[in-house]
Amino acid sequence: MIVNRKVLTLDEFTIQQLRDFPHATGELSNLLRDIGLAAKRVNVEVNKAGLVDILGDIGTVNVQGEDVKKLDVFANNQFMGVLRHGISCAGIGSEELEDVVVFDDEVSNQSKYVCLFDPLDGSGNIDVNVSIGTIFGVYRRVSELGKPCRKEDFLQPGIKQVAAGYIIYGSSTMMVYATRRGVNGFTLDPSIGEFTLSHPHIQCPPDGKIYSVNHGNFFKYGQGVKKYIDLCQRKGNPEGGPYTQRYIGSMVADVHRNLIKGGIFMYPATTDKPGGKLRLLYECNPFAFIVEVAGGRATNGKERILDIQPASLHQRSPFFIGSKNMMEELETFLKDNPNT
Ligand code: AHM
Ligand code: MG
Repeated sequence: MIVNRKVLTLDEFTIQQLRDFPHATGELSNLLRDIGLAAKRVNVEVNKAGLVDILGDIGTVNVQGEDVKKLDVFANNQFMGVLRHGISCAGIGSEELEDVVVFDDEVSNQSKYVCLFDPLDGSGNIDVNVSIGTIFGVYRRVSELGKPCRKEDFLQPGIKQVAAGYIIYGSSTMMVYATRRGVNGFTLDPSIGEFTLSHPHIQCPPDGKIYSVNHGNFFKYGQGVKKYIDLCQRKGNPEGGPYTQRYIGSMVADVHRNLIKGGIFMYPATTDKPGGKLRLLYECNPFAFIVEVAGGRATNGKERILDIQPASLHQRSPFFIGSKNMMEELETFLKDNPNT
């Protein structure tokens, strides 16, 4: 068999990155590889979802008051499990758990990092075979090493992330992650069971032709958003004609597409959800980090997402993210209409 040595696996890539930093401990690389391992396990279950009886509500509601699907629980346990048993994470926060989990053992207390994740985003789409995803953000602890991590380690502004990423369980399964050095995408090669570098150095095109928003909520949006949507329908892209509207209802899939092709994704405040729907720590911050590193922008309509000091673990935020020039245009509408 001819082995294509130009194709790097996730492990090879993270190790290669370490070579540029001879003093690096490799802890972050370990953590990313742990996440990759959990993602592979979740992927196996997601692919079987239509075959086995793991669909449907587990019969409880999560801390957000929403139905919990069995795969959400499975994914949550996988990510928590690998990080707990690994050597690179002091504790986790999850959209599925009311409070943070402090690992508090001798090895974990020496770990520099904590991780926040949404184990299975877009879970309403599981039953209908639409792409879903996992989202994660990694922070360096602010609490003292050698002791259990603390709540304040998790309540840091998104700009403090050292890495963030997502896994998309789609037509193929991909893991995309960003550090300050860049954004890289790895596609799972089922023949060898490894994530392999398929999208090196992802850059978000500064312009795009796609806008993604739940149009059903149109009359619940503020004036600025309504006017911007109106512009998307009229003004059109540089080649003429309106922008294309695409909305899957799985943010991982919607933002992934816009990251690669160029576009804008919006989940604004609505009259019934004035704080928005998406969670700042688990959903907005990781994507804001990834898209900014790739050259795009992300705001809550008033300020940069990454600058927001979180007050609580599960707080929500309006969310606007995407291509730089489209975002700047949107921001002029939001500025002129402060009640966005
Ligand atoms: P979830 O965390 O409960 O899965 O909800 C988040 C999802 C996002 O992936 C998606 O963008 C949004 O909810 C869709 O919401 P809506 O159906 O209100 O448009
Ligand atoms: Mg979610």
